[in-house]
Amino acid sequence: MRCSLLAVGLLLATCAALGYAETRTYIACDRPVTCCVSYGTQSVTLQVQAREACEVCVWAGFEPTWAFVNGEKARQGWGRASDGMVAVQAPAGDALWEFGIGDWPLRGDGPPFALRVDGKQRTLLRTSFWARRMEARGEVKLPLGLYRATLIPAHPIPNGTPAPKLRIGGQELADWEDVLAANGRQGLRAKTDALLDGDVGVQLTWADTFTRSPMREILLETAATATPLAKADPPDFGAPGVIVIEAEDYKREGDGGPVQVSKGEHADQHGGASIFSFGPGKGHWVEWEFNVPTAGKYALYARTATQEDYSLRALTIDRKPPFEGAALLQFPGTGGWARTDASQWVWTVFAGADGRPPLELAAGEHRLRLTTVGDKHVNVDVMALVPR
Ligand SMILES: [Ca+2]
Repeated sequence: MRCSLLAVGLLLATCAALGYAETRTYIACDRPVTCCVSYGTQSVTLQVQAREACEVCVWAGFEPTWAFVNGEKARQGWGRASDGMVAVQAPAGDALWEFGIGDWPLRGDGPPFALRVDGKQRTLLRTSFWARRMEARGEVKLPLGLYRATLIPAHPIPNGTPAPKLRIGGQELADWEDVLAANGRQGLRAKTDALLDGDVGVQLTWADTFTRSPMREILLETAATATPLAKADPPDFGAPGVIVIEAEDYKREGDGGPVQVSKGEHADQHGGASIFSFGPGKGHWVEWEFNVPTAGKYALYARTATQEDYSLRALTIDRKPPFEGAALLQFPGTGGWARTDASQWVWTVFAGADGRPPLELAAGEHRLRLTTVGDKHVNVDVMALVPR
């Protein structure tokens, strides 16, 4: 039983746990009161609403060593009754009691702890403690990229402790796996990377009763830094050996969509068509196939349009990132979707220019996939592989 709301009109409320023959008294009072009880691993919270002062007994299952009433330490006004019951002297009106075993829990400001980015301390997070809740807050400035968050607790976390929640850059991370972190300590690593950019707010909340601060540090590791794609001159389609991949000739897609094929609804389309509605969605991908007649080195160009400030995609060829930085390609904003204005189509070059090495492709069939990272659309008209 996690929480029970009992309007105690009778003098005694008795609850029978399902499947057990024996019964247990959870709440008892000699006056009509309204109570709400919730049970933690080593603590019990009791809310009482009473018309007149009275004694309320609640089942705790342990002998408390500490108590708070309305957030203040309660050294009197409560006592241990028999059989795991605790008796409180409830005043007329509302009162919130908390009982627990072990040391007195933390309340108010706690010690700050470090946020490290790629091993380097970047800021200290301020901590605060309330009834069954810990919170830490801070801010950090980061370049656009994908980051992996790992929480490093200060002590081993007992089984049954609720999972912490990390809100970072507007994304909530609440799904964790146990890892041995880079600093050699046991940690909880988020199962999904966070896409972060610029001034990033960090808020860690942990719904439990803490007698000592549970956190040592938060580690952020760069999983991928964005590779900005610069505007480029169009490739020479007449050059020998150029391989053209029309966006509208995609072979398959997944995890979102469907993409829409525009046949004349956009301006100046190469091959008479293009695709739109590519993203958002959690990892929406589109895949193309192309044939390389002659093995060699190639530059890879794309013609895209987006009204967003930028739009991010991961590139793979034959299911692997073909070069460093391919995991987070940053297509530039082009001022619009190119529905009527052809100048909103912009050429960029991924490889084989701008200081990036060319692709080395074997002869034969290949698969090129673009996967959405984040939540921004991009329209794609055509891609081209140009021998280098
Ligand atoms: Ca096209």
